[in-house]
Amino acid sequence: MTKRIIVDPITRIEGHLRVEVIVDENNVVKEAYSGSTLWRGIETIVKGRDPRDAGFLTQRICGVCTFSHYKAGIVAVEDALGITPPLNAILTRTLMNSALFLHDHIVHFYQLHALDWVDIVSALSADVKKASDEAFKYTEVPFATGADKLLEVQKKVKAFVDKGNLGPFANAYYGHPTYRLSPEQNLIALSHYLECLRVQRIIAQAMAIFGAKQPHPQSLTVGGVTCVMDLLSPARLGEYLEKLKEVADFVNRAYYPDLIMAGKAYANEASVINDVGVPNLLTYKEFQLGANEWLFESGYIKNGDLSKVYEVDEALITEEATHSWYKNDKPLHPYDGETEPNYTGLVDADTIDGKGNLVHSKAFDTQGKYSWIKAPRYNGEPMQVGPLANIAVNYAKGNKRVVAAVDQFLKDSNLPISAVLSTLGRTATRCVEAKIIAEATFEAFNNLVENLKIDESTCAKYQIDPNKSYKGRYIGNVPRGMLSHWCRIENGVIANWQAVVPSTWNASPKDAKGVGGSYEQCLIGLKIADVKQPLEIIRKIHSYDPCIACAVHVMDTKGNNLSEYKINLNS
Ligand code: NFE
Ligand code: MG
Repeated sequence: MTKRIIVDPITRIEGHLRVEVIVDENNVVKEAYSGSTLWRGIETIVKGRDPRDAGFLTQRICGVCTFSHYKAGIVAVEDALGITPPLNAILTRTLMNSALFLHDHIVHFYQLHALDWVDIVSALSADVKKASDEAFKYTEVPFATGADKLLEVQKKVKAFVDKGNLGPFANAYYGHPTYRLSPEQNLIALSHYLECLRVQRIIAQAMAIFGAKQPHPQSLTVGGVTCVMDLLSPARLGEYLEKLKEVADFVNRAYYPDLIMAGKAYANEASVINDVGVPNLLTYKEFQLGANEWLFESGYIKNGDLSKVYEVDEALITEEATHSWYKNDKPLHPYDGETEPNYTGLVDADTIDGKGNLVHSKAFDTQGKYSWIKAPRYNGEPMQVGPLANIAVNYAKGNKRVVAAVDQFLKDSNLPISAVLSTLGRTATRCVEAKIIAEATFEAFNNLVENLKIDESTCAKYQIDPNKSYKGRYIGNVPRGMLSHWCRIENGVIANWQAVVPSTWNASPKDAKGVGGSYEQCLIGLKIADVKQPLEIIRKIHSYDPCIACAVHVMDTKGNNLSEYKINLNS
């Protein structure tokens, strides 16, 4: 007999995501559905606005990758108007982008994903001296893992437990049979979890040096940047550099060693090594380091075959809505995309509740529409985007920095290259990406300092002709993968705007052919040890770093109640 398990909401993500799976009598997933249950409205809000304001509005798509949508909104308009910003502006944007990526990746690994891999309760029984020695296995210069420090960490968390409340560590499946770290390894990661709370503040400050604030920085403008005084101040530049150094140090001495530790411990855990999800991997160039140099390049891989990388043809990108709550089901190129809601609700079904009992409840209408997320496709095929795709494509292309970092990772972790194409690989490549970015940012910084000596321009001049029609786009790579914004300008205002977002690619529902996105595909065949504790599902989905605010980017402008959430404070 098959059973339906619903995980809703998936916590420790941005936004509202629900996953439903159908398992067979052996608790192996046979069908999977991922859907966003919350609707927001930026694509529609931008219409009719001055193109120079678009970036300020699009950055409100998300509270996490605010800079990504800000830059995308600005660059799409620059592309439409044929503007090339001065190199100083481009490099400043790169420095801000690095701050965004580093912030995102460390927060994801520790605050959003770590508890899927790290058993906090087990850390409390660790021997601190042994743990302190253990840390030297993964780096010559461990970070915050002296025996005294680890004892302090244990005491801090034990204080939560003694109060009968795990605080930020509550609501995880501690003791689950698929946790693989020893108590000492769990304690090392726990110490870094706490350190990351401090380090994420430093990298947020680095963003604010050029962006004035974080989140939602303010200093990009169509044509360039406005943080002129900061760029001309050696003290401000020095401050950025100091913060970057501190965070790069954390990446190299805590994040990366923890990845190696987890990579070795989980190398044989079937639920994280066997399945890549959608094996078509798509990425786009990002991080301009100089006039003609990019840190990461574009391309896509078909069916996990790393021996060949194809060029991306942007004309082949579409979004469709067969199973999404929008009116027009048909695949449309984003320049002609539509965002008209058509909510059809949930249906009655039998499901398994948190106690393992069969109950009647509401479930996705899997034959009809079941998500606010559209289904982006490349040449009619789903694509996986994100660090895994970015690193795999750049590795396959022979990008020197990426090849060196991946080979080092494989050597340090003792994993084969095939391990990259898995849930573990998705988490690993995010760290490898962070390491490459941290290192290359010093280069971008030096290039900016050198360029400022010969050129002080920060913004290009341009005009918008109200009698002309324009279209333009940004395509790039953001922390969760390939992002594109597409705009049309008519009569001097925005006529259409579409954002095709990383989490939209990965969390896509099925298309007209019945083919789902990577969240859905990676769950098929997964064996769940205990249906009352579906940790394996959460770990897999978290490995994508879901951002559902980004994925739907629309809101109900009439203030209608679309969903109700009840939180039981006593549970
Ligand atoms: Ni809201 Fe985002 C990123 C974008 S989502 S975080 O990275 O774009 O996939
Ligand atoms: Mg969109």
